Amino acid sequence: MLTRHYSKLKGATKRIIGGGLLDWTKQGNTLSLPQKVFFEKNGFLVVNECVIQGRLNDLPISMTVMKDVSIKKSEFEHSEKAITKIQDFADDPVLFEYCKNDSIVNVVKDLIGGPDSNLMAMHTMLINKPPDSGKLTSRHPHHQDLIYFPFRPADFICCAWTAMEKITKENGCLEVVPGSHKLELLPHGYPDWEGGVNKAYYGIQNYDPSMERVFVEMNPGDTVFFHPVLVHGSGANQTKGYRKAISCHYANDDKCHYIEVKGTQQEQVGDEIVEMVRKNAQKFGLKDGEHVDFAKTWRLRGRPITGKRRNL
Ligand SMILES: O=C(O)CCC(=O)C(=O)O
Repeated sequence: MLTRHYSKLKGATKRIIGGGLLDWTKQGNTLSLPQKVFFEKNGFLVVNECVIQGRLNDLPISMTVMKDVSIKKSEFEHSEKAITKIQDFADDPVLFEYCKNDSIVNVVKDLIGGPDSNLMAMHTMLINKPPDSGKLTSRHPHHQDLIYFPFRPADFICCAWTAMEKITKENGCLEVVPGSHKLELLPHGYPDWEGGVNKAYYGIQNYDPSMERVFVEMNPGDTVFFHPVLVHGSGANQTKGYRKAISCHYANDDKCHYIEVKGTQQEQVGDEIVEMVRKNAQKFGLKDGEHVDFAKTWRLRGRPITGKRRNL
């Protein structure tokens, strides 16, 4: 378990950002100082048994459904075998309870804000990694989530990713590169995989697989919190079962604002996301011909969690 490393950490770092709001030299309201130091140094933190397991059962499914590239044209097209992700569940009251769960929100406040911060849930996902078809398309290429987000500063964004069952190296646990959240946003593109790549599964170009990696094996309810610049991905599901997780990206709405991505590598990602949202216009409440840009795709999906909606 990763928590066992906390006690080996010495001394808090002096990095104080956001007008002192993110002070890594002080313990949080929920997290201990060593836990905060671990996150600041490594870009991720596992909190065991963060969410009560019973609440993760029987979740309904009626959102944007993403399918595996190698399974969707097969006899299994309409089965759970093909589903890789159910996105944007913010308007589902049962699933959205996950994003509002105090055990998660209190940790997020310690990592990207303070007790009074206005937090937004920006991106919600139920991730179902089906058994690999043999083409290794169930892998998720190593990437940095910031590639998908036209808002900054990155230090005020954090993902909570909760295991819904036992997640191991065999069924494709998350793999993270400790400390990589201190890098820039690296060049991303679709990897040139023989078996094909799932839609919007961008990966870091020229990714060096020899980079030190931690395989984050988890039990149901364990939650990993990570920075949006952290390099991470996941391996193929080599088992016969499904590997399910639920996640939410939070942003501190007092500190974050939208940025212009024109002329950057995010422009192409933005165009693809705008296209996906246009295809689901009705679901997003868009009128015929209504203008959508990258920022608007997130404005439409973001929901306040604590306090008031402000910048996002
Ligand atoms: O759940 C996984 O395997 C990886 C998910 C992920 O990194 C993402 O959707 O950005």
